[in-house]
Amino acid sequence: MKRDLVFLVTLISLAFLSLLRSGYSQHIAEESCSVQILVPGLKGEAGEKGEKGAPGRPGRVGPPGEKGEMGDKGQKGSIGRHGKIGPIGSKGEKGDNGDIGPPGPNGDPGIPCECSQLRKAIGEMDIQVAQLTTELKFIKNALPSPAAVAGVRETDNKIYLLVKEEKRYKEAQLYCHGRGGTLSMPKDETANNLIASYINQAGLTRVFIGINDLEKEGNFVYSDRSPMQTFNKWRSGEPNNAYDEEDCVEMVASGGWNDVACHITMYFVCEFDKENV
Ligand SMILES: [Ca+2]
Ligand SMILES: [Ca+2]
Repeated sequence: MKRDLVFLVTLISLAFLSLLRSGYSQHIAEESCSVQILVPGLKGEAGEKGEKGAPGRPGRVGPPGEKGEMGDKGQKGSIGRHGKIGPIGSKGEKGDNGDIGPPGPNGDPGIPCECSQLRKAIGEMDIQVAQLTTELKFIKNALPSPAAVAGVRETDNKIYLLVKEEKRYKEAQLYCHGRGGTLSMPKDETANNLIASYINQAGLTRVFIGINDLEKEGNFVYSDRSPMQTFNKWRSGEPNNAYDEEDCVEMVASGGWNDVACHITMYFVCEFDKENV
């Protein structure tokens, strides 16, 4: 080992001398061939400790730390600003009526015209319309068929209907009831005369009217159960309750009354209140 070292040093020395003789710049190629001799020297002794260096650059940001315990509650902050106006709310319930206001001013005077004549004409037309309406309602509701009817008669508050269908007393009464009326009940001279006239004009001799003593013999009542008043038109010798079976009443063409059996059949006259037709 030591011999190798001596040999190496010798080589270095020879090379150095050769370099000095031939000049470094002119023999660079030769010198590169002899670089084999450029070997590091021995390691020297450790030097003295150097002075403290400048502080290094800041390190990288570390990972987030673990969550600490919750601190004490802070003090209440000051009142914040007013918020934005909210959406419109739903409609409220209707309030109570207010007090009645003062009366308004008088209107302008009307335009003079021949109004009284017009009003009179309108009033007459109103009456005619009311009458026609009444008659139309009656015709719609009460008349069974044109063939069964020989027209009607009327007073201020009654309508009389002659029905040319032969029926027993009770059936006749049911017929009139079914149309909102009753068998005719002559309770005064006027009504009796009207019915008599009606019968005569129809060429009839007798019809049932709404009088009977069905409930109590000899106690004649009208078909609405109202009792007989002082007015009556009994023919001479009537009522006689002939054969002990005459509990219903007919009117003959003269307008006189006669009690007859209820089971015989004949035409009859109904009456209706105008308020009800
Ligand atoms: Ca009788
Ligand atoms: Ca009789």
